[in-house]
Amino acid sequence: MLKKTLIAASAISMTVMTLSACGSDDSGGSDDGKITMGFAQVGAESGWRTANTKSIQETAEAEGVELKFTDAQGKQENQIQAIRSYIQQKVDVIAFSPVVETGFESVLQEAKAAGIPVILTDRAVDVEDTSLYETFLGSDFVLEGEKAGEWLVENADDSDVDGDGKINVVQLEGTTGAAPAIDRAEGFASAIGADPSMSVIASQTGDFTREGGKQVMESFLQSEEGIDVVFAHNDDMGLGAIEAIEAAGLEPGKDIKIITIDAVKDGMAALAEGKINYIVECNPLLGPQLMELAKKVLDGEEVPERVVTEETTFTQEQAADVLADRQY
Ligand code: GYE
Repeated sequence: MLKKTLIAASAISMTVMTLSACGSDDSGGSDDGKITMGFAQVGAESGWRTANTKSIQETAEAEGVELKFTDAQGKQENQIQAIRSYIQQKVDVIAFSPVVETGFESVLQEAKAAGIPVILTDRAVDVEDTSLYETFLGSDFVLEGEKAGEWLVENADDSDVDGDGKINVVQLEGTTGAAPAIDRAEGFASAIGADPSMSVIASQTGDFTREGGKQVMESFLQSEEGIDVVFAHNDDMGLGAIEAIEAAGLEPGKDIKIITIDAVKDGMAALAEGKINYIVECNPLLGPQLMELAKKVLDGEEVPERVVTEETTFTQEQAADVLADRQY
């Protein structure tokens, strides 16, 4: 009996000690002058993501920001868990690229209640209360989809590969529920809406991965007649589609036109080689702007609610010109 009481008492004092250690200022607070950032990344699904992670890690190192980094492996629950652990660790600022748009409200409220500012990078969340985050840094995905669709409308004559007067597009969507998948589909549909000969005859998620793009394209090649064009929401899925098209004995870029988004090095190489027809750029090098925004937020400076990254587009000729200097 006595022994039990002693154990219980020491357990209590340990808990108290742990709690008070957590409450002290040296557990990640800003008193040491160094910023501690918790970053909850989506995963490592694509070339874009790898370049994005590298940019954030390298900039943090160069700027003296202590970075706590987690990879959610494409799972929202992992990302929420990581954010909760950053709140417990009392980091100075939390940044993350939401796997999907919805379902983050309560964890964002927890961060707000703990007084920890949150910066969204790359992807948006769908919340009513926008005071749950300081700013959102990333691309305009609707615009990216529009640029892809506008190119197709401008190149309609060349894109009716089977010459039947109809341009049949199959779409390889990004991760279901993710902002870039929703917005790119919307932008593309509105741009091709200008040309009644065009329609998206099939659309399915390839989860932003090369393997996903390959598998979905294999099944489209079996189930769909007269595919003229593939619109892939990222380069990796387009590269997977190229494998499927070649395996079916067709020539990518000629027998079936391919439009993608990102402009990572592998995508640009395929574009220069003629296997992809057009790429809309999406810039993954968000590290410098993210660290700058974090410093401003922590210094109490005003930051814009939305920071849009500037991007361009590439034809096959333009890709050939810049390929050698492409860093990622
Ligand atoms: O286009 C894709 C990645 O959120 C913009 O996610 C990002 C997208 C990017 O997996 O390659």
